[in-house]
Amino acid sequence: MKKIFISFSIVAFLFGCNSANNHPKPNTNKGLKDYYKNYFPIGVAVNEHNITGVQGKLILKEFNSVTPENAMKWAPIEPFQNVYFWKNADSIVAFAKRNHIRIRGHNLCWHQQTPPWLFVNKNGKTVSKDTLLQRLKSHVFTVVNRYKDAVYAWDVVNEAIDDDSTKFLRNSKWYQICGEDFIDSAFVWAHEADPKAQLFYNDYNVIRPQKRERVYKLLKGLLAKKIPVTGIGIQAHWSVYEPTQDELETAIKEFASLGLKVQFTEVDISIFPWEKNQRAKKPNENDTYTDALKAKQAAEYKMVFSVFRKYKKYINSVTFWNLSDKDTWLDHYPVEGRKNYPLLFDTALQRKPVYWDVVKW
Ligand code: 9MR
Repeated sequence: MKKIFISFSIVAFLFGCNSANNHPKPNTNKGLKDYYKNYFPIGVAVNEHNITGVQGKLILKEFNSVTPENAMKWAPIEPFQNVYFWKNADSIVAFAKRNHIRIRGHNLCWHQQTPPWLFVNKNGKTVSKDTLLQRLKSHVFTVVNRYKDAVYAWDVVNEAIDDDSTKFLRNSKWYQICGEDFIDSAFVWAHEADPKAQLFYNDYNVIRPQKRERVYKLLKGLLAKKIPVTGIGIQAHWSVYEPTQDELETAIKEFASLGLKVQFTEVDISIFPWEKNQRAKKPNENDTYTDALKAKQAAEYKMVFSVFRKYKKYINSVTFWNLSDKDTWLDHYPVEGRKNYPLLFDTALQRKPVYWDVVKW
C-alpha cells in the first residue's frame, strides 16, 4: 500500500498534479519564454530601473527579449546635436548581452520625443530638406553602429500614417520638410549601417481596417522601390473591446502576403476603450478592475495569443509594452492618474490569473 502511495506521489509530482485537489498545478519554473520556445521570442519594454533587483529577475525569468521603452529615442539619446547620452541605452544593452537575451531597437525616426534642435537652425528657422536628411543620416549611422553587435531588429520609422482615414502620411515635421523621402532614407541608411539588422515599420491601430489598408499601401510601395524593409511592427495597444479575431487574422495574412515578417511590438490590453487625446480624469470616472473586465481581458488575451500561435510561421517576436501593472504608460495616457491593468503581472509583480490564459492551451 505504502509503495503504491509513493509511486502515485512520484507520478503526481512528475505530471505537476496537486494531490490535494487534483487540479493541474502550474509549473512555476517555466516563464513565458519557455512556454513559447517553439513559437517566438517573448519580449518586454523596459527602462533602466526595471533591469535591476526583483524586476530584473522577473524579466529574466519570463522574457528572452527587451526593447528600451524610451532610452533609444531621439530626444533621450541625442538631446543636443551630435551630443549623445548613451548611459541608459547602454545599461539596457549590457543587461541583455550579459544575460544572452535579444534586443529590439526602438526607434530611429518618429514625430514624437524629438529634441528641440532637430527641425530648426541656429536662428530658429525651419531647416531645409537637405539639412534634415543629413541630420537623420548622421543619427541613424551613429546609433545603429553603436549597437550593431547587440540590436538584431530596429523600429526604423514609427507611426508615419495619419490617424485621419481620409489622409495618408501624417503631416509631421518630417513630412512637411522632406515629403515621403524621409521614410525611404531612414531604411536605406539603417540597412547600410547594419546590413544584418531586421528593419521594421512600426505603427498603432494597424488592425483597424482603415489604418491597415494605408499601412499596407505604404509597405507595398516601399517594397516596390526595393527599400530594405523586413517587416511590420504591429504595436498592439489593444483593449478589452478590440481587435476581433477576424480583424487580427486578416491583418497578419495581408502583411505576410507581401513577404514581410510580422512582429507584435507593444502588446497591452487596456481595460478602457482606446482614446487618442490626452484629457483630465472625469469626476466619477471609475477605474475599478472588476471581475467582468478581468473576464473580458482574459478572453481577449486568450484569443490573441491563440492567433499568434496559429500564425507562428509569419511572426518572429511578441513584445509586451511594460513589465507589470505596477507601472504602465497607460496609468498616464490618455488620462493622467486613471489606473489601468493591461499586463500579465500585477502591481506586486505576481502573475495574474490572465497569465494562465496565455500559457495554457
Ligand atoms: O511608453 C512610452 C512612454 O513612457 C513615453 O512617455 C511615450 C512618449 O510619447 O512613449 C511611450 O511609448 C510609445 C512608443 O514609443 C511608440 N508607440 C506608442 C507608445 C505608447 O505611447
